[in-house]
Amino acid sequence: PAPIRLTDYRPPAFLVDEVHLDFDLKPEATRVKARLTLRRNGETGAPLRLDGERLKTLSVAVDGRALAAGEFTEEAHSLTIPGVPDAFVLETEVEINPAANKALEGLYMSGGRFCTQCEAEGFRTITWYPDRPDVLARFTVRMTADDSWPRLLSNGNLVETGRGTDGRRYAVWNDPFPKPCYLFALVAGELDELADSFVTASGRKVELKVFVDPGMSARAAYAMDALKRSMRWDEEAFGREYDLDLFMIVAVRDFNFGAMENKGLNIFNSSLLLADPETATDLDYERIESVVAHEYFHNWTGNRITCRDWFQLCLKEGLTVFRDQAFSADMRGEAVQRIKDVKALRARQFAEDQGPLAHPVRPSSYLKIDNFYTATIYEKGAEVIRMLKALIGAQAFRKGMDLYFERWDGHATTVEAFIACFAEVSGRDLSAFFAWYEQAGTPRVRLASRWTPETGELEITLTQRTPATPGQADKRALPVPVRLGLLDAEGRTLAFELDGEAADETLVVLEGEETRVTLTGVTSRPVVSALRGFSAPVELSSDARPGDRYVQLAGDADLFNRWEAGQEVARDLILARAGGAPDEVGEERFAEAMGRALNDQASEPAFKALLLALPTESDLAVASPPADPAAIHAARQALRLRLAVHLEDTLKRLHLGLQDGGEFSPDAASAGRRALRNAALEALAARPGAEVTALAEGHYRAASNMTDAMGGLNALMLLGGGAFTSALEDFRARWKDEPLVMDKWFALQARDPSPDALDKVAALTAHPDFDARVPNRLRALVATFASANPARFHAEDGSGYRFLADQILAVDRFNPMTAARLVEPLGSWRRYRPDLGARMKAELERIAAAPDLSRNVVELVSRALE
Ligand code: B3K
Ligand code: ZN
Repeated sequence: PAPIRLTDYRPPAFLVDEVHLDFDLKPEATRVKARLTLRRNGETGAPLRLDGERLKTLSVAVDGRALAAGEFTEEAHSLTIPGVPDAFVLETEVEINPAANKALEGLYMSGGRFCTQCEAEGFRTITWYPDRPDVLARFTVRMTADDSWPRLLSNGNLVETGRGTDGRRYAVWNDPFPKPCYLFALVAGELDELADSFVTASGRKVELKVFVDPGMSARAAYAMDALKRSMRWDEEAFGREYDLDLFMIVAVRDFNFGAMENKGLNIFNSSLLLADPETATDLDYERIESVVAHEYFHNWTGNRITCRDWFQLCLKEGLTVFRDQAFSADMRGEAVQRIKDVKALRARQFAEDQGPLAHPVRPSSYLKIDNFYTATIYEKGAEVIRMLKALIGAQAFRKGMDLYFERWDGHATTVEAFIACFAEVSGRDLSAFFAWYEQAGTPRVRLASRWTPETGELEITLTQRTPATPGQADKRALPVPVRLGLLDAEGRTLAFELDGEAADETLVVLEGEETRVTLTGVTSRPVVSALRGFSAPVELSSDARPGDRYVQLAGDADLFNRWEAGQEVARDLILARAGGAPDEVGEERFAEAMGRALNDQASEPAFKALLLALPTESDLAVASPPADPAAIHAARQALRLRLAVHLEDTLKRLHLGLQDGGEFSPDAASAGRRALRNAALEALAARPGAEVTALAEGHYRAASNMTDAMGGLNALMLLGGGAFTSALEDFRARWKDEPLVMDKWFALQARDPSPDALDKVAALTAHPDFDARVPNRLRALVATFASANPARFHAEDGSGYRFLADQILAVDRFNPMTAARLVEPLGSWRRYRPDLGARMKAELERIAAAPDLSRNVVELVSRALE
């Protein structure tokens, strides 16, 4: 199939001003009548061409006149009508089958309810339409259903409800804001509601409703709270008020990804909405808060201003991630949030950038846009905006955002138009910066420093190079903001002068291949703390001496770099051991330093929990191509064991001392204490024995919330044996009727590094509670195994790869989008030991050779094999 290219963009030939949709909802045969008011936008005489898939066309009429079969052409993906006037009304009627829709795209059934997912191109499976984001129309939606579906919801304001002459219920909704069809949503079914309200800065009252499965409304309370905080925050941080009188969120179990920002009617995967202390972990609470914020923030960055075409996806996604990260930092503390965001960026985006799927933040071609909802577009897209803000300053950044909202409200626009706003308000030339959007790959930045004690001068030289990525051999130099400060040998902040001004910290911008700066007044030998707060998404290396990292770990004023120093020491120790050259002295020194950091009264528990977590096996694999997962696993275990032995007293004290009495609170400080306590238990579990098993069992049984229950279960899993088996049974007996909790039960077993884990995982696919048609369950078992259990996924005989390939082939038959998301762990075959890589590649080839693959899977598999 031919790819779609950015350079081929043409404005739409027709615009739609008004859409009236009329749904007669029946699970197996829903009728959709559409009335579109169309207006020519291009060349006179061009035919009207509409998108559609899997539609049974019942009638087509132009200006009230029914067309005969020969007056239009229907093909598999399009409907063409020649000779239409410049302005006219088109009426169509189609029949669709939501019950048979297991791709979960368009209109489908989840838990007996009707719901929709249209982004990116699902609307075309509902009705004939110009399904592209630059066609903005006002929607009126009418729906009729039997009494089994009492709540009838769509975007905007409720205009009318009642019963028709046939006694069935109907509702009519109108959305006054023109929108692209990917933001259309419809939900029908039996739902409980949690209601609240919000008064905007200008004094308008907005009704807020969260709809959930019957009996579950108490579990929506945290999401509601997060929503209200998001609404306030967007007013304060960006001057953005909500615009309708009603804002609704609906939770559904069957959903291909996290959530969707449909205008006025967000639809959420229930895993990112429902929470109470017994069933949700602190991580769940944290993600709910950030995703509720993310989808809400889309109302301005995505909905009021949308994308001209799907190549501009980062315009709404990168920007909205940037906004939700800033919100979370304000809610939960900047340093801890930043560390978590960077961990995720490295784990997903850096890995992507090194593999066959590397692409720019704004790609220039694709086969299936669904495959481009990637870490690069989301997370690196957010990093690019973070750098923009660092480069032009917070004030100019805010002015640029204001200008963007003012200029582009109500439009579908481009990344160029967005960046132009910042160039304009700051008076800067941002053309070199724009390369961050067009160039794939992670720049390698090198820092060299030379201190002259006699003059107190410190000369810093920064250089950069970006490795080639598929299809982009030659790379340009990018502007890289590098925030830096100095420490003395004791880890205290060391002041310096720059251009005659005294400073503790400065921002050096690496421009071109090389940039040199000289700091003066540096009175003692400095330790350079560079790329503070991870000021740019690059890989930094420097000529620092080995001891410098310990100075940073002990006292860097920048908490990100304090954490980073610990990670780097641990990484080097593990990789040295994996390479057959263990540094025992270094390992002892690291354990000592970790002990001091854990006993530091001044730092908060959440931060210590992050410090204590060693780099993951996947991170270590990315850092050591060609990776040997078995050696990495063993070496990491060895360092864990050393920490468990060396830090036994400290870890036990933390575990005992951080016990929470009293009532559960999901706030960041309480969550931080639980995180550290559970991390201490996990660290202790590196050394199996009756005592630690008893400790873990006690922890599990005493748990009064899901965070601690999972912490106990996790430790028991690492320890293995009968205690683990009986805890698993106990857990299942208690939670078998709670799908979201059972997802955790499956995921935990998928992460089990013990040698027979794959057999168990394979057996679990035949468990009565397993259903590959439910993406949450499939991801819990299969995706977790492939991405979070490297030791077993990379089994020497290739059985882990074979298992994943079988799953991809099976799922692709009914849910291509979700099948495609499973390809990535095989796609990185070039980064592994050649014998393993060959086995991974063979599985990709087996998939590629299978008949009737979806375009989604074809695109990813063939790029991985190129
Ligand atoms: N915009 C949606 C993602 C849609 C993914 C479609 N394959 C959720 C979000 O980013 O907020
Ligand atoms: Zn988004």
